[in-house]
Amino acid sequence: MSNFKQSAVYQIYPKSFLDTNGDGVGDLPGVIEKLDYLQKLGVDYLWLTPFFVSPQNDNGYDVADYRAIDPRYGTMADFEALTAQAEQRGIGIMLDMVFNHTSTSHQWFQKALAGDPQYQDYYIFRPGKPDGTPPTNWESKFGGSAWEYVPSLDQYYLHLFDKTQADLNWENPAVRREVQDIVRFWMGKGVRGFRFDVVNLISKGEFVDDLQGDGRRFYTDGPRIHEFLQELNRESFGQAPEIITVGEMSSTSMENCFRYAGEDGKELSMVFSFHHLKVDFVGNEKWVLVPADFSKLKEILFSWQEGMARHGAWNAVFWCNHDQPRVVSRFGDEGAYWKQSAKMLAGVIHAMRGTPYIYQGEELGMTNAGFTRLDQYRDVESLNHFQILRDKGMSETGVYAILQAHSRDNSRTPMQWTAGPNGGFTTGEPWISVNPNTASINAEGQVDDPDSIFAYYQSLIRLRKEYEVFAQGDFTPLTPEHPSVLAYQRQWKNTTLLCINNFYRKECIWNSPVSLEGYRVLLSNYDDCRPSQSWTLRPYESALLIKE
Ligand code: TEU
Ligand code: CA
Repeated sequence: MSNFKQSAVYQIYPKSFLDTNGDGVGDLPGVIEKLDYLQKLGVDYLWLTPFFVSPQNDNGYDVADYRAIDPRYGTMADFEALTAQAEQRGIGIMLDMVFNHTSTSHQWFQKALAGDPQYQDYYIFRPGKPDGTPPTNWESKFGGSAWEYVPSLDQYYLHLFDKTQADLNWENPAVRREVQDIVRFWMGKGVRGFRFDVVNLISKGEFVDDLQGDGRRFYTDGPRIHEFLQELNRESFGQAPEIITVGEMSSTSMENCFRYAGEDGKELSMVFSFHHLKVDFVGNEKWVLVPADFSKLKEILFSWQEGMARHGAWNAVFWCNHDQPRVVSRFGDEGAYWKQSAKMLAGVIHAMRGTPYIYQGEELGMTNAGFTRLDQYRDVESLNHFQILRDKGMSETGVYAILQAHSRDNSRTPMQWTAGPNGGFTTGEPWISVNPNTASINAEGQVDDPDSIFAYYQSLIRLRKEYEVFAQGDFTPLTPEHPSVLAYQRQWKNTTLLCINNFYRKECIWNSPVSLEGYRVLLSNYDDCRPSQSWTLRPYESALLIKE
């Protein structure tokens, strides 16, 4: 594995990656079977979303045993084989650790419910208000109150997500020691990286009502978050410098990210922030249908790139993950310009200052699910919001249109390996429907095609290793005011890299603010890319130009 600034991380949602025993659920042997494919792509780390013992109410983000593999995914021997065979290919395994909450099936919570005060202090139990309502007006991210009442205890417990995901009490040193032990356990298994799920929510601050209309969340980037992360770093992964870490930072601020991902290495290697993936929301509300705001997208991407660079902090750069719609459907084109737009979107991310993350199927241009019936959906957040929107009086047609755009299931349909039955994902009944367009969008049809989206990702991953400017260069926006072009410059020693992208289906003119004298085309999504000072960019045209 090269240093993480020249590396690419590939995210695997095991449940939807490859099923090898015909039960319709992806598994760890399936990941092992596809290591050659991943090595061919050229990725350096595999981030696997949780496959620990779980009742699967939130597809594994409700962990019931942090040290055991859920049998539906395989065995510890399978995991050890995966780690060893990945290492042989120079690929490191990154685990996804969910430490903001546990499943209510976890033995800790079961002991708390049974009245054990030691374990009740592992969680956040509070009496209701005198009028019998929950302790605060906080809402779960999956809808409804963030508090669940336990009659036998006459107390509520906090759950920022599903009610089967009880928030841990990080103020309790015993909880923090348990978490350190779990990380050290997996370090002992040869794990090379950790992704920490919604880790900026673990410091809760005071339990008071949200300020009316303020929407501010007391528990985001809370008062002791940096102290907790520095302690976890010191007591576990910080003892092994080769281990990389990334924090999922929900609704965070750049100022906090300067510390979360600072070069001092006291906290994490890098962070995921999500502000750029809310430009098709209304404020923080995602269950709406509005066009993506391109100028806001550029403003956010550029300000984060420049800000983090100025503070020597490191980004994870990405469009896709298991919670986001497929980017080619969201910001690109599923029709005539499907391939050009998928390649353009890849170029925007991979030439940036940060470690690029590729979500399974993104390298093939996989698209949103296109579900038309409620019984096709599996995601707890989507199913809850179907009911919430219907209860608000929205028509079924209207709700389906919103789910089709924003449901997390869009990224959870099975990997499309072949044009054959179930896309080669399973010989059984898949746990979620395979997109019928596997007939034309699949790995088999792309891995040996030099003009494929897969080949474009291979090139981008390789270029990051070949040219230091990708990892080391600074970041300067170009023509930020342009209505349809996203362009920026990277500079490192005597090398300058330009990344120019027409974000739309319409051709446009781009007048370069810098002389293009001496530049050559490093990569483009059009064969006959002809840069010029006043450049007519074709639909979704993207080019990386370099001058050394
Ligand atoms: O996601 C955090 C989170 O806020 C997600 O709910 C996501 O941002 C939201 O659904 C987008 O609308 C993490 C995991 O990635 C997610 O899969 C889990 O459901 C969640 O935490 C709880 O563990
Ligand atoms: Ca299986």
